Amino acid sequence: MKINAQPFAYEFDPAHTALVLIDMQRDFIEPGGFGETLGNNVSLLEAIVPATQAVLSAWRAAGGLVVHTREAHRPDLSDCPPAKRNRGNPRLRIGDAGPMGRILIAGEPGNQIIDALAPVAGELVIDKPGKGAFYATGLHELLQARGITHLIFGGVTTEVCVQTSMREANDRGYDCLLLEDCTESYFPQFKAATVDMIRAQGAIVGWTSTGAALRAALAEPLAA
Ligand code: C5J
Repeated sequence: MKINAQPFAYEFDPAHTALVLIDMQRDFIEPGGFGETLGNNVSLLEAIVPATQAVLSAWRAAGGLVVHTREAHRPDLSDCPPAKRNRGNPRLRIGDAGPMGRILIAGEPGNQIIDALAPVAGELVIDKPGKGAFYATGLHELLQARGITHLIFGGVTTEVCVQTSMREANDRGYDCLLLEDCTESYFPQFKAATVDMIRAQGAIVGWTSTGAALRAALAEPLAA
């Protein structure tokens, strides 16, 4: 299957491709979560939910593997080094009690994937303590066991956990595509720069396209 993409068409076989949705969790997307405590405008991130939901539905209908990640730490914070916990000057830090439970702690309400994109049976849900989805998670082995060679990315935030995960994936040999309308940043200029740098130099990290282009290809696989 082939879809229009930049810097040139992206070819993939859905049977060997996973849709990876990075950190679409309440802490980042919903008012009152960790993202907002950092002073961010979460409505920017909420705006990608309909496009992401449409891609997720189409991908599920095509029978493709779905991977959801959550940025999540153990309750004792043994996987959250001071170099991460002490950054910035937020009202609340990782592990503190917030309006949606303890911030970025596995199992807390704010750490759940938003209802609109909730995982279903058979989908992988990866709790990751770092920015990249491959660091300390076993994700590479899970994908290898399923014969996955290509990854299509959406999620938040574009320049932090999405970009880090794409670079990690590319270093491990995956051909990666980023869906521009299914990813967002609290800083629009950072999203734009990330999209540009991913596809620069002949797709040095990966390709970029849109959810609509992916859905069109999935609807007409023989014509693509
Ligand atoms: C951040 C993320 N930005 N998922 N996390 O802290 O991008």
